[in-house]
Amino acid sequence: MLLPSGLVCAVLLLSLWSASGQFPATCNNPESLETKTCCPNNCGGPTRGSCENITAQVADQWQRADPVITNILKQAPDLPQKGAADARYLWPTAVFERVCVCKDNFWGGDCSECNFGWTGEDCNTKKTPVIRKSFAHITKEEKQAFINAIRDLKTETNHWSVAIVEEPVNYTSGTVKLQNVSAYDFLVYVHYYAGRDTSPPCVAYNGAMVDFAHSGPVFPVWHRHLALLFEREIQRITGNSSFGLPYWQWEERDVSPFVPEYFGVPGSVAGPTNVNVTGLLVNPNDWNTVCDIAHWYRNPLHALNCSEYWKVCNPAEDLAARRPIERGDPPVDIYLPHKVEVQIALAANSYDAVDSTGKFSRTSPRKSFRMRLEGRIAICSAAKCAYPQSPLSTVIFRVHNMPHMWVGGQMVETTTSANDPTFFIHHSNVDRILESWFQRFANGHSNPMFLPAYIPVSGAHPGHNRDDYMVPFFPLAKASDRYRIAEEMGYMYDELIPADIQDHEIPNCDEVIPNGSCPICDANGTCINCTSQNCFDLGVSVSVSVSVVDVTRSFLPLELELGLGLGIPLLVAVAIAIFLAILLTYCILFQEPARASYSTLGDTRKPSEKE
Ligand SMILES: *[C@@H]1O[C@H](CO)[C@@H](O)[C@H](O)[C@H]1NC(C)=O
Ligand SMILES: *[C@@H]1O[C@H](CO)[C@@H](O)[C@H](O)[C@H]1NC(C)=O
Ligand SMILES: *[C@@H]1O[C@H](CO)[C@@H](O)[C@H](O)[C@H]1NC(C)=O
Ligand SMILES: *[C@@H]1O[C@H](CO)[C@@H](O)[C@H](O)[C@H]1NC(C)=O
Ligand SMILES: *[C@@H]1O[C@H](CO)[C@@H](O)[C@H](O)[C@H]1NC(C)=O
Ligand SMILES: *[C@@H]1O[C@H](CO)[C@@H](O)[C@H](O)[C@H]1NC(C)=O
Ligand SMILES: [Cu+2]
Repeated sequence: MLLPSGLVCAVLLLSLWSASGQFPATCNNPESLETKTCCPNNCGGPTRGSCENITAQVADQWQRADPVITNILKQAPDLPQKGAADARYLWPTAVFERVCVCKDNFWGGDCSECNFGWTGEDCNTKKTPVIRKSFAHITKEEKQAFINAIRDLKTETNHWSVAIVEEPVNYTSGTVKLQNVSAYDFLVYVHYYAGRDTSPPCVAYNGAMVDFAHSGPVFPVWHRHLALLFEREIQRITGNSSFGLPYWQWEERDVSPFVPEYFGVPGSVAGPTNVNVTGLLVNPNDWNTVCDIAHWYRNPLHALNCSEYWKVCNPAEDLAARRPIERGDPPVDIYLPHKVEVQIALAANSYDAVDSTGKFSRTSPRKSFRMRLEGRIAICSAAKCAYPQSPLSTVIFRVHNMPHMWVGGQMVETTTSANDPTFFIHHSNVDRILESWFQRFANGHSNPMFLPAYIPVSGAHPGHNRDDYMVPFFPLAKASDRYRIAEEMGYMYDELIPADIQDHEIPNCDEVIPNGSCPICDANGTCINCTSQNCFDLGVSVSVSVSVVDVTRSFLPLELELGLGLGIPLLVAVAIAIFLAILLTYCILFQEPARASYSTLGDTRKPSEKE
């Protein structure tokens, strides 16, 4: 607890500024932007922090990264509408070069806050961890308080936060333009901004993905940081520092969040076309989306002008357009991932792994925990049937990806998904899987040396290496800062998932042998085999309900950043879908009787495009 004097001080500081923003709102003035200096309140004075020029450090960090991607950001060679600037290049120095560097456990844009896991006036008291519980297990009152807090974050008019709405002319000159947004929309913006331009619907990006939060090693810890920010915002707005972010326990097929009084019905219930969600929290009257152009472009009913897509999102304009949250129109055959898929992820012994070209990227092989968690790998996957010839085929609708599809609407695309508040209970569960994996090794020890190493240290895309600043967070945070057990950051889960399967027990689906064995699982978690009746039995049998969707009407979902996006004409997409459907039908009819649904869209890019 704060002492009275500390309380007064904290209130004073907080009244000047809260650290929740991408940049402190008080730095949203011409002088700060012109001098590229954001050091509010003199960084809390000498005991708390100092104002430092970080350009050399950032340049050094970017030297470690994959130069192909770095150069794309610097020059944007094949983005006609985009010009030369991308303010993510050398983040955050396109915006601010002099920033607060906080001492000890102080944190925040002006060092007025404590870092995660710390409390007290001097931030040197360990915070009693808050408990994150399953949404299904919290009380009715807790649910209501949570829903109310989300609404308050969305509607608060205090404008604590700012977002970039105009980028500099090029990366060496010119300033950005910032805009104040609500705390909730700030989080949506940050998630959008990390992944923007990765799935252009109008121009295929030649396979070179620029994504600072997905498809690479940083994915688990980047989202851990975002969830922490969200949790802290709820603690702030409710004044309840013991609030723990509930998780949506989809691996137990929990659908309790999806009722009108909480999050509203999901896409799998809403049906084959997008519908507005009408619930108490999200409904067309109260909840408007920002940075949602990818979603609205994808939906033919709302198709937008292609050239508009390349502009950096402007939250105020988007809010004025009053576009609602939608659900429905699931782009693939969907089901909630089975626990066995989570256990397969947990069985991995390495955090990440290089692909056949030696890169940590979108197509890292099966031994990568990150790939299994993110859901970009075809372990135990029916879609291997669909691509028996291609050793590179992967199914990307797995563990983390599938609930995005199941919810539908904005949740389907990377850049728009955080508009839907189910995003945060979903990512709380994804983070719980990360924590379950950590605890397999750490067993309660807080020292990160007990964990498998964060890899890599260099060579991955910028923002994805161990000690890189995660883009676009501000105050700055390194990937390694979040690669610790949760308790170190002031929270824990009431229940983790045991890793009951050993890695060597899992069939190797990396290599698909056309006429050999191809072990796969059905949607109930029962293992089957593409080419014979000999099933690899993981010893799991559970009953679930599975929704079956006609794949021929599928869109290629942008959440998955295939590099296809809608850059491939819809006809081709439909042709692929039909092709898959035929292959799948073949699999189902000739290889195994009675079976339910599978995810059937795979990654069809050529090896050279996959990187
Ligand atoms: C943003 O909010 C800050 C803090 O409330 C305020 O000082 C600033 O003028 C606002 N900027 C704009 C452009 O609205
Ligand atoms: C920060 O340092 C770089 C390189 O030393 C220099 O070019 C730049 O002007 C400095 N920025 C500020 C705001 O002082
Ligand atoms: C704070 O939030 C937790 C749920 O995370 C709840 O159990 C507790 O009752 C809340 N405390 C207050 C004072 O509202
Ligand atoms: C969804 O909400 C928008 C905005 O309120 C409205 O224009 C549109 O007609 C609604 N669509 C449906 C299918 O109800
Ligand atoms: C699309 O947007 C661009 C840029 O804003 C504009 O120049 C063009 O006229 C628009 N096209 C249509 C068909 O509205
Ligand atoms: C999955 O389980 C459900 C419920 O027991 C059953 O109806 C369905 O046929 C099963 N699907 C498969 C593919 O076995
Ligand atoms: Cu994400």
